[in-house]
Amino acid sequence: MADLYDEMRNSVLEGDEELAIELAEKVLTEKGNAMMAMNEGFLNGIQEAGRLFEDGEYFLPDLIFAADALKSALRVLDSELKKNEGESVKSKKIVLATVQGDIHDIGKTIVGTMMTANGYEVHDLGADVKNEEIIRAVKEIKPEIVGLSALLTTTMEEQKNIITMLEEEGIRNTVKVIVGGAPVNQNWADKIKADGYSDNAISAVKLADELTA
Ligand code: B12
Repeated sequence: MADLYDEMRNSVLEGDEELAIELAEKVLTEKGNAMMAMNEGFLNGIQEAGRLFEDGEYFLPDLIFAADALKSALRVLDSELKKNEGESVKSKKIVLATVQGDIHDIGKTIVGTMMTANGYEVHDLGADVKNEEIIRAVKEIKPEIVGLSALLTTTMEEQKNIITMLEEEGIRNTVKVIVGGAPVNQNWADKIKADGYSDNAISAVKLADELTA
């Protein structure tokens, strides 16, 4: 199995979309564990690609190919990952978005997948979503939770701005705000008075459960 996970990691690292799809399909046909394939395999590839980019060994196109390969694998595994793990349907709503100015959508999409798998009704607004659009969605959909993803130190600020806008609109106490993304941490969440922070999709579900219990 370890070899297969390595192959998955390398398919993303090398931006080999065809191979990534083939390996993801293998998980389905051989009834493997889709979650493990993501966590132990494909996601390690994008993390390593990020490291190489930081070290100047990878350039933007390399990162784009790696992300495309990962997204293709994710698409193949999507329905398997979303399979309800047996718990009763919670029918709580969550609005998810990557904040404006930020096009990174992989982490947010995985959070959405895990929320769906655990019975949440997910309204994924996409990436680079205007603050106003998020406020409008909170008003219209009336979710229990709004989840804001930011991957850039510059766009983290939008998480704070959105919370301020919710306050100004008088709807801050109608919704729990959770934040995430690589540069975000608990300190930042506390500073901007978010209701919660999590550094991965599985604990994000636990966090949502706790906040809405
Ligand atoms: C893939 C990638 C890209 C892809 C994105 C493809 C896509 N569709 O998403 C592409 C190639 C397009 C890209 C572009 C850019 N990128 Co980029 N990218 C990455 C990379 C390598 C991986 C991100 C990723 O997908 N990780 C995998 C996912 C699963 O992890 P995640 O996003 O962290 O999500 C998990 C948790 O954080 C959490 N989570 C995430 N969101 C949320 C939300 C909530 C509510 C909760 C509770 C939890 C949660 O759960 C997720 C699942 O476990 C990172 C490196 C890194 N270390 O993060 C750089 C990185 C984020 N990028 C970076 C940069 C600089 C850029 C560019 C500006 C480059 C450029 N010069 O153009 C552009 C940005 C353009 C823009 N305006 O947004 C920098 C940011 C530096 C900084 N400190 O601001 C990084 C850190 C790379 C680096 N080390 O320099 N990038």
